[in-house]
Amino acid sequence: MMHKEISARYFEEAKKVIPGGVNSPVRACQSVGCDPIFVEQGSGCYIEDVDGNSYIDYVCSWGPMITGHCHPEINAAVAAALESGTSFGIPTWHEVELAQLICECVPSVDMVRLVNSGTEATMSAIRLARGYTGRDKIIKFDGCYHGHADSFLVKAGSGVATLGIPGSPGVPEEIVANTISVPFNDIDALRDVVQRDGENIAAVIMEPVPANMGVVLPVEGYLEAVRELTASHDIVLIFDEVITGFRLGLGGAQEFFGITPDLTTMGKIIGGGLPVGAYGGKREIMEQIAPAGPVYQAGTLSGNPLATAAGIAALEILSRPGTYESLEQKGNALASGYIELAKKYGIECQVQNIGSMLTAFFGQKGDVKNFASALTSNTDQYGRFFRGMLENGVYVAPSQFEAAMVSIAHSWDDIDETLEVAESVFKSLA
Ligand code: KE4
Repeated sequence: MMHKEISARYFEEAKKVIPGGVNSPVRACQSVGCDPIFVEQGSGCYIEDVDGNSYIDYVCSWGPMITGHCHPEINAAVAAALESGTSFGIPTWHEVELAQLICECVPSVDMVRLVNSGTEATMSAIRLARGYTGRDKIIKFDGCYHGHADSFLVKAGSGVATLGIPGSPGVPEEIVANTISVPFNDIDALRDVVQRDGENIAAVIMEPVPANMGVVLPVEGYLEAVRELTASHDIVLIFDEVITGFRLGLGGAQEFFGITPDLTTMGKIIGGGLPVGAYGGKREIMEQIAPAGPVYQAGTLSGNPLATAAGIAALEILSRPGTYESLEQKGNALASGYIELAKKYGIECQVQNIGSMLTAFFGQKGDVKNFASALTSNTDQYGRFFRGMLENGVYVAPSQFEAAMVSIAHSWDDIDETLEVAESVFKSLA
């Protein structure tokens, strides 16, 4: 049994001064039936908690740490940038370099604006789409999560789904009246709304591969149909690639599936662990953003020198040959290992992965294709899975409605060790 006295004490102190003791709800581990650990340090694919317990980390800061923790090249880049100063509020070359890298890597992005989080990126992209089209309504998909801006808190995934809250108090009805949410993987549902109301719809925003209801794969032809439908009604298609961007490849899901959205939102990986978000796309649309155009968006720390230095270093590491092939092999190995163990111990569990992001849906027999289906998962059993893995030194996502992430720092020995631990946990669940 691991000792967690210091984490427990820290959590009690934290709850006195921070709501729920955490700075983001999912970290509280409420849905998996335990208190959170407090991390002391990370190195590669490992994290160590304040009680000295070590874990193989599959949260990877919810995606950013695809390079592993404390990557020497990222730390060196930040240390070097630090010598010149932490923030100026005046243009620096690093932010141009990162913008150039993003434009080179992401097929649909001619221009990009850097911000400080995925939420800032998506809320800005929606405002831009509304300003560009002169329309007010947006369409999102049940179970997709695009950050916590008011317009998106309708049938959202991630922490909203994890906590089982319908949306959120404090979001005025007139705001969400402009947000329509339809089931993912159901082109007829989307077509019905677009044919009925298309001329009032500014944008469709989607995770091309949802990860915030757990990993759900688009069915054959679905993304193409969404692209066709939005293009035929002059609706701005926004791919929210905050998770899939630079996760599925340098070109993200849009390169993987060969679909060209009008705007793309990004975050996480492009900051190398420091706060960076971004939105970009067609020049014609992006030039509507102030000061080039009339759509306003701003940010004191946008393009911050330390964060852009970390992001540049991360993307350079990821650009090396074989990186994504190796990530995919390890993601597939972990997924197939879970599938074998579930079968061996008679546990109903549907494992879905794409590349290095995966979810084991407990209590599921077949494909999980949408939010309604994901919600029927056995979240209690997922909680037992999480706690069993944690007690044996593996840190997976503390929610059934999230994705586990493999980094380039996970070795084949780490994958093997993870599956050995998983065997003991699946056995205990049988
Ligand atoms: P941030 O504002 O948290 O940087 O990004 C919001 C966001 C936007 N779009 C997608 C597809 C996202 O997944 C996110 C945030 N992801 C969650 C994890 N699923 C962040 C973890 C958390 O909320 O603590």
